Amino acid sequence: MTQPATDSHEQPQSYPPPADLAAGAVATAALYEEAAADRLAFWGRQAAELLTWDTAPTQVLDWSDAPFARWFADGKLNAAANCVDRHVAAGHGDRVALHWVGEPGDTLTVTYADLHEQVQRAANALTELGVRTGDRVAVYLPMVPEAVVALLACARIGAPHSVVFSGFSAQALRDRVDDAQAVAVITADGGYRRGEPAPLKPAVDAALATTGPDGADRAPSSVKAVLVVRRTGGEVAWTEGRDHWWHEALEAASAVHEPVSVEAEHPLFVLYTSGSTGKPKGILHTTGGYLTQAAYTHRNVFDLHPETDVYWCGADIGWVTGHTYIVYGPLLNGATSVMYEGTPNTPTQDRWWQIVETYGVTKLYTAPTTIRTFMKWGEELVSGHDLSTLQVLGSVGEPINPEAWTWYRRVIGGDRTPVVDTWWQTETGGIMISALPGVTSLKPGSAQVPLPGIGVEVVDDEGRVLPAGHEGAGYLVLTEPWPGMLRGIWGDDERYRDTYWSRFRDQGWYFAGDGARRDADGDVWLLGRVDDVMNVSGHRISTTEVESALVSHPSVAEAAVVGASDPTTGQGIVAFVILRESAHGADAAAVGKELRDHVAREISPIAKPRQVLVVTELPKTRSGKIMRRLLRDVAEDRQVGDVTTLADSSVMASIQAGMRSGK
Ligand code: 6R9
Repeated sequence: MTQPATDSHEQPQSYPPPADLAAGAVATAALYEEAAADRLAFWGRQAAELLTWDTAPTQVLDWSDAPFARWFADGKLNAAANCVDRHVAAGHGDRVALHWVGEPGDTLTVTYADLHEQVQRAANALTELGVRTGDRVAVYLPMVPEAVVALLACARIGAPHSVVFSGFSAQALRDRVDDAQAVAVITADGGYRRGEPAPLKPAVDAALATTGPDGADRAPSSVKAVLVVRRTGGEVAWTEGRDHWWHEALEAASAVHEPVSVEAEHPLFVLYTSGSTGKPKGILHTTGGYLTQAAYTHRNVFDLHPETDVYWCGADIGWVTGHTYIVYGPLLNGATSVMYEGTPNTPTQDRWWQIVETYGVTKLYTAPTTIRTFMKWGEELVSGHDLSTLQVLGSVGEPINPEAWTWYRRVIGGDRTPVVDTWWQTETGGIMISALPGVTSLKPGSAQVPLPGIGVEVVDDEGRVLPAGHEGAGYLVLTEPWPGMLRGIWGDDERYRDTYWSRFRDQGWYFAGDGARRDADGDVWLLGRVDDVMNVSGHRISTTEVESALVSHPSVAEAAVVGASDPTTGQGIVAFVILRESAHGADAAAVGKELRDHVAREISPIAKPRQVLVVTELPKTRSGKIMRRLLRDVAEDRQVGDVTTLADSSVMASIQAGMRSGK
């Protein structure tokens, strides 16, 4: 057991790496020195050593058309061949790639050789259906092994995938299919959630229908083919000529497929994420740079030893964490992973710990909201299980509070394991700020230091770098291009420049949208979003998106939404709504429920407001901008801040009065 060092306060301040882990760690302090000496040469070496190229790149970075980067641009490779074929060719075909666990208790062991065959068949099946290199394919699947196969099959033929989280609504799927002009959708009849089969195919049918939800005609979608994985065995409606069973298509397809060698800058995927305006942004990632960063970060941050580790990332494939740390990072590194279909409390609240014990999980990666949920359920659920195989624990998605950090280490990690808090974004492709478990002394609550090869600063409004120990908060910026960086927003170069590169244009820095500060040791502390993006259980949801869903309801005239701090989910969504005349006098509780359900239907259950407050007016500035800051004060039950810029300063008093009377 590692004893934490303490300073004059009684709080432990720093946890040095366990000696045995440090002794055998893949990353040492030399990595920082190498990257500092010649950053581009460092990335060139990572790309050469971690990936297998059909044509080795001679260039590292071309930044001449900034902010549109080209990494390893004259190199050629295939992502699926890197994730699968080369491990089989190296004699590791029998190694388990996935220990898959279904929610009802069924399991499946998928070796690299199995994956190889499945991916080749799926690549041929997609080709048969007319999907060509460069076409986009939407993937709308639960956490089944076919999801991994589907992504790799797309990559194998050079067709960028666009995964849409299976919890999203038909409308959200349609919006994303339309934006990316996807030619095919890979989905399932359903999946298991909370002990029940949940249908999925009906949402695809609704998304692609030529009649919209309002009954009006709409244009046919770009989708020509739908591949359906059979998971629950439930009844599905079938559109002849368009719909195909996955198992039949794969069975009929040849098991041999030559991977398409693409240029390093060929698009690998588009993944939609919430921006500060309503329309989701299609974040574009390309092949060579993204894969380099995925492999590099997964290997070094999790101290990955592919022969002995059993790695488990508890995210969903619908989020970037699933892309980089369930699919690409682990498979590039030839790792053995656990993949779990369902919810952590099905059938019992110790399901995760049963899985860790059964498979001897050594590295675990999850989100603070999940950790806080486990804290709420109590340590007794954990104590009955042997978790002694665990060596490194990771956290991602939002700031992890020191209480959750120390609980994670003590209860799950047996007071033994490092906990690495990893900061990154859909846009960054891979981890940017994190400790290295065999090198860094850990500080609970801080993401700490940029990884070797990454440039980070905390700056003020004018772009002045805030020194270590500076009292106030600043903005997190990324000062150097990095291999896994987004290459743009699908179809919207202007928005790409505006969102990330205009704020600190003079300095040429990337604006991450996160507040941060640097403590006296220079360690970075993340302070949450500075824009109108909420973070609920590690999911990015824009206030505008929820507001538009609310005003789409016939009872709502106007809506304002804020993220209020929440002990479990990080932030909870609180909605303030003004009702239309026609709905006046309706029962507030019934209206609240109706609107919460409406948002769940329109966007997703994850966007459901925690609370809906009916108000008669909203606080606005004279220019008509809603002052969410004041609503946040109300939602978090604080003294309301400065109201001098309000057009009508009495508004806040009436909202608070309404809140107190429970209306
Ligand atoms: C990977 C992922 C990105 C936003 C990001 C920030 C927050 C993620 C964090 C963190 C503090 C961490 N975030 N990791 N904040 N500490 N370790 O979550 O991507 O869904 O795009 O969200 O999440 O606010 O800007 P994404």
